[in-house]
Amino acid sequence: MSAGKRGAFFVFEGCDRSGKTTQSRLLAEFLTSKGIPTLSMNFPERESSIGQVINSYLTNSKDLPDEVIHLMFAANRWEYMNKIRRELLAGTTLIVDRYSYSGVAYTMAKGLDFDWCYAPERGLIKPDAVFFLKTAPVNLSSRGKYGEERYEKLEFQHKVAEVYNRIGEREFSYWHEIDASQPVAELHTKISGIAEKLQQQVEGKPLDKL
Ligand code: T5A
Ligand code: NA
Repeated sequence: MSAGKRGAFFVFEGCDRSGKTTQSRLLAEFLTSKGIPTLSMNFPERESSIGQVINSYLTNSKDLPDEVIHLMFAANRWEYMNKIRRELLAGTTLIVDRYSYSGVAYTMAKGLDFDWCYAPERGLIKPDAVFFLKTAPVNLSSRGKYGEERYEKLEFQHKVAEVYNRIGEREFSYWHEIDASQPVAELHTKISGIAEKLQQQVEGKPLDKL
């Protein structure tokens, strides 16, 4: 295969209700309007058999040990790795709502250590950029439908936010911290500006691994 034009791999991360879905949709619309083939995905991908177990865990109809659900979230990403690789190499830009950083942040918030949490994520395809929508969870709890799923409790979200901040402090070059308390349109302007620039830089750049 020629070292042709591959797609870019963009990920959104943040606490529950931080605006990831809204910004993913706007970014997909923006890139599509620029003529860039774009595909949106999200994790957990609740359609697969593993995804259905995750869904029953999140909606509180099923309990599982912390280690088991952690490995299921990771396995759910591995299930889609061939598809992700295929799409990126075919030139499609992927916009993915949550990825390995959610896996690490939500399980570390329960007290498990980084190395254990990160181990099953190793080898997954590395994003070109992570947009981390950052704000204090108290600013998010008033947003629509908060409190319905397992992790949507303020005390737990504080712990998740703390872990995300520590991940950010590792200063990954691809980690973009964005103040999520800004209006939707302002966030989109910032994110689309970064994405458009990166989109031009991934050409010829090989896929990397976590
Ligand atoms: N999880 C996930 C793990 O524990 N391990 C893992 O490995 C993975 C992948 C499900 C849960 O699973 C956990 C994390 C989660 O607890 P999910 O389905 O992605 O993950 O659930 P949420 O993160 O809660 O997704 P939501 O769709 O509910 O929230 P979003 O996408 O962050 O926010 P969005 O865009 O839907 O917006 C929420 C509300 O706020 C408004 C919107 O209109 C909407 O009402 N809003 C704003 N309001 C004011 N200002 C803004 N800038 C706004 N942007 C959006
Ligand atoms: Na949620």
